[in-house]
Order: sequence, then structure tokens, then C-alpha cells
Amino acid sequence: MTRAMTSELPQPILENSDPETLSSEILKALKYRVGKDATVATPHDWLTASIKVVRDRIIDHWVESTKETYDLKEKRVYYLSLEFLIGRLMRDAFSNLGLLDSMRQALESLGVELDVIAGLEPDAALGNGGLGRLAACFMESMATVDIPTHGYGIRYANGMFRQEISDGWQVELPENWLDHGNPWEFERRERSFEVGFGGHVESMTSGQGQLERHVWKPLERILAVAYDTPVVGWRGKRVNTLRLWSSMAIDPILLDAFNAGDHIGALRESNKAESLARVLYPADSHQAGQELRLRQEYFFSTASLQDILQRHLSQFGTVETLADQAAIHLNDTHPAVAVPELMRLLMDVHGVDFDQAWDITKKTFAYTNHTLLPEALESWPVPLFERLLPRHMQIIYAINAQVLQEVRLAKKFTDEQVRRISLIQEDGDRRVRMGNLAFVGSHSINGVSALHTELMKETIFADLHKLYPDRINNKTNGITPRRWLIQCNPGLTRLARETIGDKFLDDVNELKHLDDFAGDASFRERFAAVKRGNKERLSNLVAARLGIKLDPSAMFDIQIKRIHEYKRQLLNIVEAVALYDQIRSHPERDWVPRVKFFGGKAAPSYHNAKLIIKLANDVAKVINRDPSVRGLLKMVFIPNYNVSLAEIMMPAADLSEQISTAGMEASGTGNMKFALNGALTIGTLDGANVEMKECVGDDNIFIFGLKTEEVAERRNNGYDPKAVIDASPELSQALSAIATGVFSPDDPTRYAELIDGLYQHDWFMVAADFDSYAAAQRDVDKVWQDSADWYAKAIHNVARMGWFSSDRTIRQYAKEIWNVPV
Ligand code: 26W
Repeated sequence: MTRAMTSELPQPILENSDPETLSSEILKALKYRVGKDATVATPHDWLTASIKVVRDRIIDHWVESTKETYDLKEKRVYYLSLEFLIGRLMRDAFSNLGLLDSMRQALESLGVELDVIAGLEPDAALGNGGLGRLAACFMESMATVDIPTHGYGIRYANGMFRQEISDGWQVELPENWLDHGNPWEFERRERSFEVGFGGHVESMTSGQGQLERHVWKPLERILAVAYDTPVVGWRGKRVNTLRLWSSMAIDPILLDAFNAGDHIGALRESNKAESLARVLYPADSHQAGQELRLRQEYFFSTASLQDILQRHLSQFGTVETLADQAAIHLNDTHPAVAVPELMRLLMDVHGVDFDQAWDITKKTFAYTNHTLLPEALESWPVPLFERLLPRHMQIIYAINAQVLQEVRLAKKFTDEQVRRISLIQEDGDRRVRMGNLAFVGSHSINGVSALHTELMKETIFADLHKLYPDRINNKTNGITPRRWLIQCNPGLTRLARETIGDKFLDDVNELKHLDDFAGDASFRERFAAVKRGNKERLSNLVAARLGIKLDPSAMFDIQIKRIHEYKRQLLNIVEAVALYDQIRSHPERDWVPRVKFFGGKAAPSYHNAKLIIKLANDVAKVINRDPSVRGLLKMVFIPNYNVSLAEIMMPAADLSEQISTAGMEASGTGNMKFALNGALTIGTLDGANVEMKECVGDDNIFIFGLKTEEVAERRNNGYDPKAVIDASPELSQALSAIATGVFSPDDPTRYAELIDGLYQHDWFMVAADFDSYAAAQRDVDKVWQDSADWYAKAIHNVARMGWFSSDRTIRQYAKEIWNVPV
């Protein structure tokens, strides 16, 4: 059954969007906005002009959206996040507005290729990984499902570092994404707020000696200046605002110093202030602990809250109704200092008493936890906190007193439990626990997958959950199908439209109708052809960037994500070594040709993660050069994995590696992107893999390894990795090859310590899961050999991923946390 289509892509929803009108507007923008003539314009100039033309159209919708929210007194959502990993915006905006085809034609008529200039747009890499990308998907979904939202964050001058691989090692280089300016953003100098640090607190007393108000007198003050980027929802329904703060000195030039001839010294304040928003901290699983990081957290929290309160006051005249009109969401604990900051603004600036301020605060805030890793849980030394934010420290003590009072009244907590609930960690150095602070200051605390949420209740927040049993809830993550299907996989999008019509473009659950075609041989062939095209696109990229020739008919097996021991890239590499060994010792078997792709950045200070990158490259070098492998196994580490690369790799994958130690990956979202694009998953029962298995069905996913309870049980009952390794000949051989320098002849002991860690403790259960993983990989091979079976499974994956749309996730947040209509 093939349904007719009216056009290549959705009809433009904007007037005057025919290619002729657009091309004349592009020329006008080139002349008057960029200051260039078509004959001398560089591709970058065309990019800027094209973006300006579309941005102008967005503005009308933006103004409309804002006005409507104001007129109808709609409740607003404020999403506070230190990271927004938005990637490129041009294709997203063109596509969501239905302008992609007209813009392509308009540019073509001017001799410019859209795909070429699209490739020049820098990735806005204002995030590390999952948490930042989730914030970006959420922004797009909130615009799509029509929720009035502001995202608030920092406009880092240098986002996530650029990764180069030099001799197999990761090298970090600064990413200057603003070098050519940023045609999307609007600077709002008029929207700037003062941010204080340090100093002391004065207590003002009334005539009768009664304490009335506290006034914080900061020693340092800088300015937060707003930069706004419009966020367009699907079909341009609504345009929301991503407001990123940049820092500057209140007095950019110290005139006294300047006039005294100290021209450099005159800029000291300015340099210091601007350094605050310079870099994104590149650690995604370890708290940095630097003072600058706490300054960043406070800087964007206070600027955002001042902005929110100003908007609320100008419309409603009183802060008392804040919780009715505003839902403020804390993306992890990074903005948790917003809790005492809102208290301070309400009490010290707006004269609200403590009890009412606390009530408003709890009703306004909600908090999402994204990790259970103990080393990632933020806490700050009390002396540092006190020095930087003395008034906030007082407020935290006051909140703590209030909470501990409730604990005592509940009469069901041991001393140990009380100590764990306290906002102040007292053993060792005294520290402020940001997770506990975010928890007590919020009416809702959510995890990001069903398993993660249960584990939150049982582990890090067990005591707080006992105290406030109604607060923890689950909101399983999702991804936006616009970027992660419609834009990144035009071939599959076209095939789906021809097969089941256009409904899925507006409701991705409609993809379920593809299920009926899994048994249709001609559909499977067309599906396979789309996959093949996407694999060719990736192969071309690899050939161009790395000079490695790949065979697109081989299985493309991909693990792309941050490099971390718990994500177990090492398990994958060790299995590749074992497979390499097997292929050489059993050349007679019908091995399935595979390309194993790796990509991801390691935190610059994470020694083992960087060593794992080097190992992947060392192993790749040996395998790729060995003629006895006969091309059956290739390994590729793609440098500088980012959103734009993901958009090419997700559609080209046959097999998606989601192999974290059970209980350690909060959710994962790459897992969803792969499956939506027709890859099969090999994975553990971790994070959202569990729910993906439920949706796609046991037959359409390869599950292996220990379950969460089994991991815990092993760790508690004297797990002996050496015994496990000794019992597995394949694993022993692979490990000893790595440890003795087979892949590092230039430095034979390079991996001795890394491998010894597996023998000694193997915290992440690489050895324990190895045999089960290797067996699952051979199952994968078997299914691959029956290509009808393989593609039927792949089609079921696409058809059943609708639930993992971030539109679904956002609707749940809206109904169950924010109390805004959808
Ligand atoms: C303080 C240092 C730091 C920085 C970032 C600690 C922790 C983080 C993030 C919480 C790490 C992160 O990105 N977590 C990921 O969040 C995704 C979105 O919910 C999940 O899908 C991933 O499983 C989780 O690892």
C-alpha cells in the first residue's frame, strides 16, 4: 500500500515562502545585513544571510507566542540548565518551519548548495553529553507541544573542547564556536542583572530591636547580560526563548587606572568578569570542585531568578503568586543554589517571611536527578560557600533547621539517618550537599528511567524518600523525533511517508503502522536500501577524514557516547580482541564482516578514559592492518564525536552498543536514537534499555549480562574477577594480549595497570559480563546472516519507538510536575 504525497516535505506554513521570494530576500540580507555582494560572498556569508532571512520570519511567531502567554496569563516553565547541547540550528529551524525545500531551491538558484553551507554552521556544543542533549531535546519539544518556556543557561565563549586524536591519544583543543559571530542570537543589553560574590551580611533591626531584615553586602559585583536564541517547535507552532547569560564587568574600564597610564590594569576587572562565562567544565561524571564552577552555578541561577521575578512582578505585581505562574526546573543539582537564592530574594529583597518564602520556593521548584554515581554528586566545602555566598550559607542553615525539625517530629529516623538527611555533611570536612538541598527545596524530584528512579529511592535518596514519600517520581527520557529522525534520516522519513502516510510527522507513535510491513519483502528491501545509503554516507565521511576504506555491506556496530569505565567501552574493545583472535584461529568459520565504530570524549583529567581511547586506536591499528583478518573486522575511532556527527552515525548503525554495568546508566538517550533509526540494540538491563526492551519486544533486542541486583550481590559477596578470567579462555587470552603489549609494542606495559585493575577489583564487572556479552554477539551474527529476519527486527524497532519521543516526556512533566496545560 503506497499513499500519495502532496509534496516532498510538509507545505511551508509561512506566507511568502516560495523560492523566488526567499532568494530575493537572501540577496537583500547578504547586502544589507552582511554587507556583501553575491560575487564576493563567501560560503559563510551565504550561511549568515540565509539564517537572517529565516530568523526574521521566526521573530513574528516569537512575538506572537510571547504576547499570547502574557495576555492569557499562562503559567510559564523555566528550565535551568548549565548545559544545552543544541548542535546546529539551521536545518532544525528550516525543517520545523517547512522551509527546507524552498530554501534549498532558493539557494540553488543563487548557485549555493544548502548542504554545503549547512556544514559550515558550528555546533553549539554548550554541553558534555546526555544531560545537555536532553535539555536541547526538551526545549524543542516544549515549543512543539506549546508550553511557554524559557531555557536559562550560560553562553560559554568556549563550549565543549574539540577532540583531536594524535598518535592514538586524545588531545583537547579549544572550541571557538563564536569566531564567525552567532547569527541566531539577540544580545539584550537592557536585560542585565547584577551578581554579587563574597562580602558580609548586615542585619537591620527595627526600632524595638527586633530583627527585621538581612542585607548582603557583596565585595565583588559583576553583570549578567542576556543573549536570546529563538527555539522553534515543529511546524513553527510556537517559538520559545533560550536565554544564555554572558558575564561582564560593571565598569569595563577602570578610568582612574587608565588615566594614570595603567592601560592593562584598567582592564583587570573586565577580564576577571568575562572569565566567568568563558569555559564549560568538561567533566560529566566528576564534580570539578573548583571555585569558578560554583561561581558559574550561582551566576546563572541568580540572573535567571532575578529575570523571572522581574517578569512576574511586572505582570502580577506580587511575588506571592509566583508558584501559580511559574514552574522552575533544576536540571540536576548544578542550579541547586537557586533554592537559597530564591529564599534570599523573597525575604531580603521582597520582604516575605521565612515560612511563606519556603512555601513558595518548594511549590515553584522541581528537580531532576541524572546520575547515581557518588563521585558525580555535588557538594561544596562549607568554608568556600561561606566566603563566596555568606547570606546563602545562613539560609541553608535555616532551611536545614526546619527540615531537621520535621525529621524529629516524624520520630522514625535513627541518628545515622538524620545525619544523612542533613544538608551539611559533617564527617571529614564540612560540605553542603547540593542533592539534598535540591530535594528539600522542590515539590517534585524525578529520575530519568523507571529503573533509575527506583534506585534513587533505594540508594542516594532513601532517607529523604522516607521523610517525603510523595516527592520522587519517574519521567523516562525521550528524544525529539524531528532532529533524530526527520532531519537526520531523510531516506527513512521518505520511505515511511510513502508507506504509512504523513501522520507520524506530527505524532511519532503513528510509526507503529510500519509493524505491518516488517513481513513484506519488498518493503524490507527498500528499508535495507535506505540503511545502505546512510552507511555509504558514513563510509564516505570516514574515508575523507581518516583515510580508512570501509565496506558498507559489513555490519556497522557503533558505540558512541562519553568515554567512561561504567559505559564499558573496554568490554567492547576486549571482545573485539577476542573476536580478532577467533577469526585468525578459525578462518574456516563463516564470520560476519563487521566494522566496530567508537567515538566519544574523555574528561581531560580522567586517566583511564583517555587510556581506553588510546587502546581503541592501538587495537584498531593492528586489526585493520592484519591481512589474515581478510577485512572481516575493522575498527574505527571517529574523533570529535558531537551532535552533528551523531546525526550521521545514528542513521548508519546496524548495531547499537548500550552495554553499561547494570544500575549505573541513569537512562541513556543514544540508545533511543539508534533504535528509532533502525539499529538493533545489544545491551544490559540498565537505564531506559529496560523500557526499550518492553516496547520493542524480547525478540527484537539482544540483552545480556548481570542485572542490577546481581551486580550488587557480586560486589557484596566477594566477587573474584581473577577466578572468572581464569575460567574463560577467550577472555584470558584477550586480556593477556593487551597486557603484554601485543597492541602497544612501542610501550609494552602501557595497559598493564588498566588490565590489572580488572584482575584486582573489576568494579564495572567487565570480566563477569564478558562471556555473556560474547555469546550475545554471536547471536547477533546469526540473526545478521538471515537478512530478512534482521531487517524485520530493525523495522519493529523503528515502529515501536514512538513512546520515546521527548514530546511524551514533556507532556508528562507538564501534567505531573509543572501543572501546565498540554
Ligand atoms: C558535577 C559534574 C557533573 C556534570 C554532569 C556530574 C554529572 C553530570 C551529568 C549528570 C551527567 C549526565 O549527563 N548524565 C546523563 O544524563 C542523561 C540524561 O538524563 C542520561 O540519559 C544518562 O544516562 C546520564 O548519564
